[in-house]
Amino acid sequence: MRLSRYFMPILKENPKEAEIVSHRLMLRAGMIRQQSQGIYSWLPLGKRVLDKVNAIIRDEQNRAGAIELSMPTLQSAELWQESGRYDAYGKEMLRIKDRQDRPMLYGPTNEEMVTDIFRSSVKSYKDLPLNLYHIQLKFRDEIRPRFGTMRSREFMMKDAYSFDLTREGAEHSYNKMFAAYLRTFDRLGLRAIPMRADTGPIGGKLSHEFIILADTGESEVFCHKDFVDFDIPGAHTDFDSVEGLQAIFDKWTSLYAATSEMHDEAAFNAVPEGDRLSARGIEVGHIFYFGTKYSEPMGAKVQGPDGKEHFVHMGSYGIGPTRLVPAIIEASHDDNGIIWPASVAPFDIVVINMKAGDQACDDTCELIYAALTKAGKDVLYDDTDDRAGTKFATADLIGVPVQIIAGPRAVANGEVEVKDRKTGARQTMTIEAAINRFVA
Ligand code: P5A
Repeated sequence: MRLSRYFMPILKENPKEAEIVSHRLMLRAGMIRQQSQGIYSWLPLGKRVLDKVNAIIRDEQNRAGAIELSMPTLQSAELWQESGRYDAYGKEMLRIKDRQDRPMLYGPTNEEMVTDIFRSSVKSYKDLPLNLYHIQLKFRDEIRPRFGTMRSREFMMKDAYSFDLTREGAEHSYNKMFAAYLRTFDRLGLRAIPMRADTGPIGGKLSHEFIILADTGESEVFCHKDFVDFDIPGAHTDFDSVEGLQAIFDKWTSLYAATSEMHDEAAFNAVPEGDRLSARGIEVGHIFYFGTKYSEPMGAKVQGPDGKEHFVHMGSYGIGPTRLVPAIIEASHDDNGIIWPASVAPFDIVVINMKAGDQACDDTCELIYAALTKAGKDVLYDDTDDRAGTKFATADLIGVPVQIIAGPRAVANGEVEVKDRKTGARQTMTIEAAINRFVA
């Protein structure tokens, strides 16, 4: 991508409305724009990051055996009247009427709708277990939307829903998502700790929130500090192994970890004082087992091996991609801007032409840009006629992991500079060596 033809509206000044660093940096880097309170457009740079986050979420959902579909954002109120949540959900639900005066709503979550899909076609235990997910916009008319896309009214959610014949089966389905979440957040460059959590309007008794520790987090959390160094399940984890997944769950729930709603002061005080971590955190995922809470009132049942009908045991599993992007920035930035983990960086490499219009600089940059693009890298080429200082500041602000800098003096020697955004380390090398470093 040539910056001269891209759309990346950088802000020079710090936006006044932004209270936390991720919101400030997302606005300054031209990643998002607020359209009305708590409702955002994702501009091209932000969209690239969001897409990469979603690709990792999708990959790990698929690995764990979940199946992707797509459900609409607008739902009929009837479904919610069946489950009993239409009245219970309150003011957070945006209620709409269509031209026939039928009550509709902008979905805050999809338990009812997916249960309706399930009951219309699954009739036998032989079709279980089943886990269906989508990545879709949601709307919750939050009383206090704030911190940009961290807590917005319209936001994206990956929501998965599992169906099993028995409670034991449902626990295995829960453990699959539990392990998939540990892997997902790790691949996003984050350390998320599962904590016992309140189930709120989703319901059920068993639930874990996945929390990133951050000073700007909205929740108060309490846990054993060893969780920070626990091993993450590997890529070859067998998601069909009941014992294997139970062992992962048992290990990750063996020490104290709870959100403030579930906090037990006495149990926490039993943790040796030096091992206690009391901090603030950002909830990036939340998983629930709620048994037959929806299947019973909505009549979702299957025939079991005993020939009788059984209400299915369900769970639901949420991740917030539009919250994850600022959460990653909270965890990874410095005074100059964002530092993206390679897995979600909007571009792999930025090529900086320090003197656009200078034939040797232009030729060198074109050569590098073409070679790296051909090798399948996402490359941003800063071919604008801005001053070198402005270009360096922009590259640091948008956080691309590698900068290849071509200035007249180095280029005259057949060389460029390669800068690592995270460490700031710079290395001069031949043009060929710079290309080979990222092509190999
Ligand atoms: C689980 C999937 C649910 O809604 N139903 C379907 C269950 N859970 S939840 O905890 O309420 O939300 C899941 C995740 O969505 C993100 N999230 C938000 N992100 C941005 N702005 C918001 N206002 C917002 N509300 C929820 C969080 O990451 C949460 O863990």
